[in-house]
Amino acid sequence: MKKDLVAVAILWAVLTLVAEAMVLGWHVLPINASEEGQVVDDAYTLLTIMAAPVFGFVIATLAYSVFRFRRRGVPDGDGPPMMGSKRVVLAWVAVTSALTVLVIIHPGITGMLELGQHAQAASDLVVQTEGSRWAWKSAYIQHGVTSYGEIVLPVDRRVRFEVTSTDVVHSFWVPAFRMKVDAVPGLTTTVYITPNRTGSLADDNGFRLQCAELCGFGHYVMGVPVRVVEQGEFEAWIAQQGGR
Ligand SMILES: [Cu+2]
Repeated sequence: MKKDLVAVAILWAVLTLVAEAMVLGWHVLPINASEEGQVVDDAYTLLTIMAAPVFGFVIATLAYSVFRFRRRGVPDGDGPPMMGSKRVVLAWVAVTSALTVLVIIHPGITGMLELGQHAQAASDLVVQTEGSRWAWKSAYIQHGVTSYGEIVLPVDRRVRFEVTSTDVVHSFWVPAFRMKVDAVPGLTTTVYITPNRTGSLADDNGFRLQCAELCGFGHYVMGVPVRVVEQGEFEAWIAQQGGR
């Protein structure tokens, strides 16, 4: 029995090391272009780092047991009954509960608070975005500009998106900014985004406002390109659109 425990422990350690190396070495996340998105990415990375040893433990125990305790030459029928160990069960419940409470606090509550601080700070730009089957309309109310074809944003400025819908529930989602909010008829929802790098749909597929709530036949075409530019270029675009 002791030999089995040692073998499982070694297998667990190896699997955990491999999994952690994959988590830290592979950049699986798509491009991030906002401060708020960094909070989301950090949470994802931390959760994956924490999940690796748990996953490694389950796989090590399962795989070892399947091979080591498989039935050998026994006639058909059930094997001998096995009783669980109270200590193992208690330890498992205690450890996994502690991990759960930990992630609720951090990055759960701490991340929400951090994003909440963004919501309280003053925003530099207000964009009223309205979804309707199957297009997005964005009004730059401070500048007197309405845009259907694309959304242009200045880099390093806090943007408050006031989102609504004219017909059914849509969802405001720019993959490169990570943040997502429902667009609900008769309601205005808000989402704060601070783009922190310039880019456009030509650079990365994440630079687009995409409806993320199945809203009918044209749902898949309900997207507009998003372009993050320097402040000067933004002002030029506003002027070009006839704004002030
Ligand atoms: Cu949709």
